Amino acid sequence: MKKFLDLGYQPLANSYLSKRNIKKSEKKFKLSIGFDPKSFLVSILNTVPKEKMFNKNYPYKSSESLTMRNQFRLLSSKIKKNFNPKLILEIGSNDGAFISNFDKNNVIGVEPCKNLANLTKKKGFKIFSNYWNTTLAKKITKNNKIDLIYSANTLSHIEDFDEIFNAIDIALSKNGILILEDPSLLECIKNGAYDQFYCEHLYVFSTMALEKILSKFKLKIFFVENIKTHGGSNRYYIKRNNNLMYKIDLSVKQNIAKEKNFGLHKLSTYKNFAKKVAESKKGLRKIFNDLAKKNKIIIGYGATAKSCTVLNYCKIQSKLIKFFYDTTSYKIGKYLPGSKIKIKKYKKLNISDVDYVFLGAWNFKDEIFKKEKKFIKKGGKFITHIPYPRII
Ligand code: JHZ
Repeated sequence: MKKFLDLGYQPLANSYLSKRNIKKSEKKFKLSIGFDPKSFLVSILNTVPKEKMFNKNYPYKSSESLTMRNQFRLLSSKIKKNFNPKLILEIGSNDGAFISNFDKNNVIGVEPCKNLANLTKKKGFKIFSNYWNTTLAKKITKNNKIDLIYSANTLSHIEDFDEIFNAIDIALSKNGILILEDPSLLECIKNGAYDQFYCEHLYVFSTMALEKILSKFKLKIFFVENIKTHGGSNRYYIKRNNNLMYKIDLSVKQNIAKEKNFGLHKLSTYKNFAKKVAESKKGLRKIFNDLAKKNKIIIGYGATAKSCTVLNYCKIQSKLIKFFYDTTSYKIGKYLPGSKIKIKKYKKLNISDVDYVFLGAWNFKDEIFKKEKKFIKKGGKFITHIPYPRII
């Protein structure tokens, strides 16, 4: 692994604090990112034990956003239409945003975060509250193999590919389909979205890198869909090598060509990205400092895991952002890790209370701008660092 980016010491992104002044100082880890020229894999270089991140207190709920609910609904109808699976398994089912689009008898969820698993269990779904591994795969699929396995924003969170894919091999039926969805490395690098890197995101994948990983497990990508979620993601449709039911679509070649044209196979691309990230930090700090000098009131919108990286890397604290609005009940009343900025229950933006709003959830810009039409009409402004620091 060749290190190309250093984002400093960072707290755990989803460990929101219940008090601003905690007695013990927060545990931090070194967030640096590397590229492996052989496997084309981009990953963080120091990992945190999974139990520290994914446990009964996990705050993030997929169904908090209308965009995500709509995406899952659309995907579910596509799945029913194109594959008509008898049995579906979701790895990392979160609060059930995807599986709730299916009949309770046809779908199984795996979710290690107990608080989220319980929410979905209460709705009557079959959920296993465990980490995905071979033991669990054997237990779940003793009598019935799975026709379709789906996993969104989960593969990038799991360190051990052998364990994940050996378990998938156990669970998936002979002609079964695997659909994986994760942020696109191309979009991340193109958009200067360095905040896609935090403790939970061990990897940000390119099609090239994923193809190499899958080949070890006799799996093949046969279709790639570029989707807008989470700042630009790829949805990979995958089959076993010996499954002749699906031809390899042109989109696989095209995506790899796009990535190569951009230089995702070269270390120099990542070194240039690191330079841009350093400039982005300077630019964002300048915007905040200039506005603070003019006594402008700045708040944040969407206390995301990504914000943790930005705020701590750019050293933006409560002197510069008064508080964050967020809709997630678990986050409300708490403080963002590291920067210790308070999170308040979301209220529609009002120009008489706020001048500028930092878009923590920049990936939901369209949804947020629609919601805050009135604020924008009255001259309210947003600050973002994507694709470069600017005021909108
Ligand atoms: P959002 C999480 O990252 C963590 P985060 C995780 N590691 C991952 O991979 C991705 O999700 C998928 C709030 N919000 O989706 C809700 C509003 O308040 O960008 C959320 O707290 N109002 C699993 O945290 C946050 O913003 C709104 O109108 O970076 C969005 O978080 C909207 C739209 C959202 O993921």
